[in-house]
Amino acid sequence: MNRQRCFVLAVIAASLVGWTTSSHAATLVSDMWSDGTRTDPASPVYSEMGVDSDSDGNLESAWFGNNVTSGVPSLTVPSAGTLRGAVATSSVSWTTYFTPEGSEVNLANNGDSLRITWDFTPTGVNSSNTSQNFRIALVDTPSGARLTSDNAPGSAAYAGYALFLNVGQTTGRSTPFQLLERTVANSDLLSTSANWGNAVNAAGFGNGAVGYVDGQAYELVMTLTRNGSSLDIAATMTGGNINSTGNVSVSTTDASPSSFIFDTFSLRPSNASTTASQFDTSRFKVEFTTVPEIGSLWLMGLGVAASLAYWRRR
Ligand SMILES: [Ca+2]
Ligand SMILES: [Ca+2]
Ligand SMILES: [Ca+2]
Repeated sequence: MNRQRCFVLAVIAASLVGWTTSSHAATLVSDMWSDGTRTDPASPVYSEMGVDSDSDGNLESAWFGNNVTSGVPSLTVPSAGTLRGAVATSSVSWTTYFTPEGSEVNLANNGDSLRITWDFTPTGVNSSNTSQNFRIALVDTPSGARLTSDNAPGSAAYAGYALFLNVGQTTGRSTPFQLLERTVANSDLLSTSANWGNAVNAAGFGNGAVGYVDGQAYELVMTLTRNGSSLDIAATMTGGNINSTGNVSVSTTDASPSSFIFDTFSLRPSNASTTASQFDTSRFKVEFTTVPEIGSLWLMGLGVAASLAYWRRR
């Protein structure tokens, strides 16, 4: 092999290595409430979005909760390190916006991925029930519809996905871990189940299975990955002996996604008797991985061609 051919092959190999390693992973939020507060950064910033602006060691996003009983917030930080959600006889909503409005996570390019990690410990888990009364939304909230102070989110044209969970020590229905897509535009976020459709269920996790245990730490990971014009969606719950394995997963590929942009994570237990009386969160994390668009590959191709031409001239 002559010197020129060696050089060309080296350039092509280097370009390919450069391409495959040039995806960029960023942690937008990783909050453990080390500062003892849940309301910073306040509206209209909402999220530190990868920059620890207040130098407290956490990448924070503000959380909003409505009252658990009259005059008593459902969401508190009782001590540094814990975001506590209290549930009684009515529904409560706990919502955070992990980017400023207008700077949403945009899964614009093939392979772009959003990963949400929620680490929590329930207490006062009911023994068993037939409902899907613990609901989780990962959506885009349209401009102008964000909360600016403690409350439950209002009606708006949300777009994205939800998990409807049956929470009990033993599962009480055949579909205890269900992934859904927003199918109605302007309505409440999580209270009306008819706003969500295209249900996919966790295989192998049905009625009478091992559910959630008081005082046990669980981790929910949700990932959304762009796959051409589709979206690969996965959700996994790990912890304890859930499903007799310590692990439950659901995944699907949505060929007609309701959204490629996301800024909102929201939790909604309907009441304590069909979920749990308390949910302590130890960490909430949002990661965004971007890969270069096809245009970058063309530029790299041009670089290879230019190198070739240079060596031909010599
Ligand atoms: Ca804080
Ligand atoms: Ca911070
Ligand atoms: Ca938005």
